[in-house]
Amino acid sequence: MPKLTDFITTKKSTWCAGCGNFGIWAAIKQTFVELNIEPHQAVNIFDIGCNGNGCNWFRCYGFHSLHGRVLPVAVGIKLANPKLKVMAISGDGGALGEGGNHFMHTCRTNVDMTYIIHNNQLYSLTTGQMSPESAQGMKTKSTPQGNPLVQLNHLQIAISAGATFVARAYAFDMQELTRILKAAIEHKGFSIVDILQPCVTLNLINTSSWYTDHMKKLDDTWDPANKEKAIQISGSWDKGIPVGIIYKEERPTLEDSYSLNTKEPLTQQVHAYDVRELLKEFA
Ligand SMILES: Cc1ncc(C[n+]2csc(CCOP(=O)(O)OP(=O)(O)O)c2C)c(N)n1
Ligand code: SF4
Repeated sequence: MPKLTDFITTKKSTWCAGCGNFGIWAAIKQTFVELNIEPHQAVNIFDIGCNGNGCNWFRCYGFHSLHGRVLPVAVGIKLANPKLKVMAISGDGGALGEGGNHFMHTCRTNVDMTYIIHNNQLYSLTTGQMSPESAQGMKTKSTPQGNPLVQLNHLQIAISAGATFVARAYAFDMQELTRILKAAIEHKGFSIVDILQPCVTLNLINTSSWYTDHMKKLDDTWDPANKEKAIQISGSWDKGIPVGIIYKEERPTLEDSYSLNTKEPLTQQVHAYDVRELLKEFA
């Protein structure tokens, strides 16, 4: 049985005191422990950004990718070794700006892995430029007169594009966040958990108290199988940001389509293909 301390490295965190990233980091560790996932059974693929620096203090297999490019790396790892629990982790900037195209198309694949978005409505590592999640009118470092663009509604896009598990959680509600992460990892297919994350240094609008005032928890009467209603509700921001498991459906995964779960993983197939012959054509 793994322990929380199995998932930490000797590196010290560089996140600002009070950052929502701490809540997400703690909840992922707690989730692995509760699901009995050992460090060698999991791989976290991190994006570039404040969130991505967590790669250095999270102990399991990991890959610090390029900005906006976590998903293709994660899909490749999952297809090469479907036995691993694969988690792609990104900020809203990387996930929906640079990585917007990957986001849409990975939803279509229904590959069996989890995508965690640290959604702080800003590009924080580069000191607070607007991201696709910044609300229209928001004053940021790159939009001092107010953001002229409408906010991207990525959960509506995800459901429409074919994601089979779409949820939203809050970084400082550990219990609920862990419950949702567990359900996302246990879901067979592409699961997205959008996590509202206070950036205490740069985002002085969407603060903890702002979230508390604006979030609306989905109650037991909510039916996550109702696609039409899920698309409708996930468009809500100011009038009650829905928090909980918004949408869920069962559909064959990408691995099922290629019968990968019934074969030996590619990573275990010794000399399946001698890549040196191929490389000779390019060298
Ligand atoms: C292709 C590319 N564009 C821009 C950058 C510069 N850059 C590095 S981190 C970052 C902001 C990251 O914001 P986000 O993904 O929201 O993560 P956060 O820092 O908020 O956690 C930017 C713009 C980059 N490294 N690569
Ligand atoms: S700048 Fe914001 S997102 Fe980055 S570590 Fe500090 S509080 Fe967290």
